[in-house]
Amino acid sequence: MNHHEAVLHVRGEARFVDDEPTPAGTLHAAVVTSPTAHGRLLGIDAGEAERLPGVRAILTCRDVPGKNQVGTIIPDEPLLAEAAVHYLGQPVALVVADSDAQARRAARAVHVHVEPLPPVFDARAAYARGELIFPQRTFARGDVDSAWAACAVVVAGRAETGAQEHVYLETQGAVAIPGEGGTLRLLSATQAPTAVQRVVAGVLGVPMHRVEVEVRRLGGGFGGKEDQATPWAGLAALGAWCTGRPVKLVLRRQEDMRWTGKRHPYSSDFRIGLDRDGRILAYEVFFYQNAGATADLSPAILERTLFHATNAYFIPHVRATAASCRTNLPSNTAFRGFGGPQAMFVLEAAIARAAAEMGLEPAEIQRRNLLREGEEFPYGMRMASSALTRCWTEAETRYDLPAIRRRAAEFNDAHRLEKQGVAVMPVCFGISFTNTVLNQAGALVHVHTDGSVSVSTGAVEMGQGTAPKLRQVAAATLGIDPERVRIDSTSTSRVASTSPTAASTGPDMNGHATRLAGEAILARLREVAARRLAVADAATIGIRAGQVHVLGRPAGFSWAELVGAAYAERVSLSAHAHYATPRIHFDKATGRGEPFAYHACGVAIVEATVDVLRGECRIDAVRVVHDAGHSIDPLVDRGQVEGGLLQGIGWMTMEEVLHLPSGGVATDTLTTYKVPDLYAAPDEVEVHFLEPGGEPAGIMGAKAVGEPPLMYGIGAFFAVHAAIRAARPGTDTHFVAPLSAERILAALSEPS
Ligand code: MTE
Ligand code: LUZ
Ligand code: MOS
Repeated sequence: MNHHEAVLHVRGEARFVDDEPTPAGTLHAAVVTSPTAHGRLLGIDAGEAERLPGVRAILTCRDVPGKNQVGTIIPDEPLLAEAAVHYLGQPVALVVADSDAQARRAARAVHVHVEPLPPVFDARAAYARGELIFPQRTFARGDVDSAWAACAVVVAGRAETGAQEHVYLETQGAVAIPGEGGTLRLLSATQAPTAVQRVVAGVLGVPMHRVEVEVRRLGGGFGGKEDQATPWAGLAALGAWCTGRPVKLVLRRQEDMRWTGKRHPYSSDFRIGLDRDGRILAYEVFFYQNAGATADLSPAILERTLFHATNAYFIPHVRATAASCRTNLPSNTAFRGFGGPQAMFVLEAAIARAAAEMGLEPAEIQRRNLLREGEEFPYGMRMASSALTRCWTEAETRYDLPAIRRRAAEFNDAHRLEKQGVAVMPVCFGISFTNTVLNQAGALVHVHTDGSVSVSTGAVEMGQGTAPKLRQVAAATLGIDPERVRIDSTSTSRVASTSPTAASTGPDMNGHATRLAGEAILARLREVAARRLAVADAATIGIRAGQVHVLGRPAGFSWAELVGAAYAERVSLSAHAHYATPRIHFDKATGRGEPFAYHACGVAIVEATVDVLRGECRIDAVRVVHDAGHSIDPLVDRGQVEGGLLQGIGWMTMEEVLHLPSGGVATDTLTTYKVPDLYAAPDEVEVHFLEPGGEPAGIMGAKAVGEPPLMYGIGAFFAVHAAIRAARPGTDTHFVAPLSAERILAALSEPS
């Protein structure tokens, strides 16, 4: 293994926001939050706190010089509470003090007076009260209402998935450093530097060019820092602005777990209709999304839920409706898969129920309805290739699915207190931001006079390995060794107007921008080489392995010499390039378009064992065939598949966010919130990458891999579900995730 930053990480030398040496005189901030889930804010009593040692400022919404607003899609989220509080943990005031300990002590001494109002925590209850973040949306195709009559089997039910805590290793944080002339530099642990820049400029009431946001790397984001890094950066900026001193604000783990949003819990009603052969004719689903207190990214997440309501299947008649319900919880937010996993879970539940009704294996129904090349998604886009069906066939044969089933059946015959189950999970995930505007990126490439190269893009490295991929792209474009290329930090002053590193688009969009910038420099260098080597046609010149080639033959002229010659001729060795994903479009009014550059897909076979007495489950093996196209970095991609998969297994089987009656998070530590560790990981994880077949893909023929593998984890739920049914034939388990030991025991003890 050769991780691009292994040496830095292993030695603890890789710097995160909290590790950056701060300037002398840096102050520390602590946040005062609402003690109540819902109420009128009557007053903030800071008298006692102000007199504590080291306290420099106690700031409220009245101290915000610009707009007290951090909401990006819908402006419904104040930086600091004004007249009302909407969730327990909502920022109400900011204490700035000489030390972290002094700031936190003073924050505890600030008294927030709230007149409580009745809170609502459940999405369906909020819906019943008309508490919607925005009007509900429907995606439809065909004629569902008349399709039911033609179905041989129609089943209906309810499916629920829970919240998921991101557990990025680095908690939220920022350092704000005031500069001369009313400028501000921010180090922020964000996936979205431009969003932080825009919001901070708004909060301070200054033009964006006065705010620079820099990100070296994140200790994980997983979507949790796509929008929700912004308020903490905004608070640090406010503290710095009001005191004129650098201010650092880094959340502790427990604060982070209490105050920040999670994956949206969904509660959904489904109805599915099939013909006698198991072909799905009609599917209707209503998603209740628990948005929490503000919009945050909920509108975009809800939209992706609708796009992925039919996942990897062709269904002629579909109606999917989704409502974003306002509750008094911290606003839920992006999490790997972005509403897609919630949608896919419901359809798998519907298929499992239909299979039970028809006496079929769920995999039979899955296989018969898999999207084939040329078939249409409900939103009008066509499946561009046979990659998905090839993944299915490859998984079935390579891993010998019939033999896996046989082994499980034999095991079940031989064991009474342990039962095994097998599930297959196909995934088809659209690659691009569903909001077309966001599908643009920039890159700035400098070739230095010694031949070394710096690349800046909008991409944020958060462990997903996009930096080493961009390095490969730059090196391949210029024809030099990757060792010569360094990926710089992400800075709004070097590359502006960037989209968040999200939607799995980091390598594609920033890679294409890097390629374009590299090609612009290369074109100039070819002209220089043509002059030096007296070659008439610059197009015959190429660079390979750091050597200039003419018509494919080495010309005895090295990269470094060429760069030196270009400098001597006063030819620019730098370029900025912009990339906009071509062709994509989506008409929100008709619900039709081509919203994605392509789809990433794959199939997982999951095996699980259930302990019938204890209700414990083990995910024994997961065998995946995944389409990563022409992978730029197969090791990184394998890591993404394995990591995403385990995160999905955790969401489905063990991670559970529980709340106190007050609305506070009960599972606010890593001892009460259980994430999968090595022991919970399957003993066997096999990942095979599909042989590329020339279908549409991203940069250098590779396909995005960041999010899709998480959804293989859904197969864990249904493998356990199958094991429960093996223990208690006829049991109709509730489709409620996570499938904890308690829920498994409850299912096993239900009368069949
Ligand atoms: N992998 C690691 N190690 N850490 C992360 O934070 N985030 C995931 C995925 N893989 C993440 C990760 C999410 S939610 C996304 S959208 C993509 O990486 C983002 O990176 P990319 O678009 O550059 O692939
Ligand atoms: N963010 C976003 C995303 O704003 N739009 C998207 O479509 C998306 N998809 C996945 C993850 N983040
Ligand atoms: Mo990922 S949820 O797009 O940050």
